[in-house]
Amino acid sequence: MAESSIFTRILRGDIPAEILAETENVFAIRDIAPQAPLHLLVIPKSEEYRNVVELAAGAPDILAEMIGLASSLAAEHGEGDFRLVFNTGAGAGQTVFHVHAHVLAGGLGEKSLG
Ligand code: DGP
Repeated sequence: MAESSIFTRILRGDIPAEILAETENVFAIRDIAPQAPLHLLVIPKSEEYRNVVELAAGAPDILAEMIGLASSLAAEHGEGDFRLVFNTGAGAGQTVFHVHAHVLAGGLGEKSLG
């Protein structure tokens, strides 16, 4: 059987990390290498889905729950505005193949992607 993902091990308490928020299906932690003043990860508890494309096809309700939690955490910890990033595939920088959303906020106005 494949080894559990790093996020599953965090959720189980095998690797230390503060769980900032948790619902029945999703949880949130701080990214270990923050790329913005606020950089959180919102993660489904199940590691069944490797990326957001698989999640959207298989469990769109959980994707919606992730976005709702991202929004409430950005309001709680930041200024409300936030960037949501799903790296999808190694070529796009994905390193953990247990789908997760990066929630970035703070000082991003000057670093617009558009
Ligand atoms: P990605 O490159 O999109 O797969 O993002 C994986 C993120 O996971 C990366 O930004 C760093 C973060 N990360 C990896 N290991 C740990 C860990 O042990 N603890 C925490 N808090 N974050 C981690």
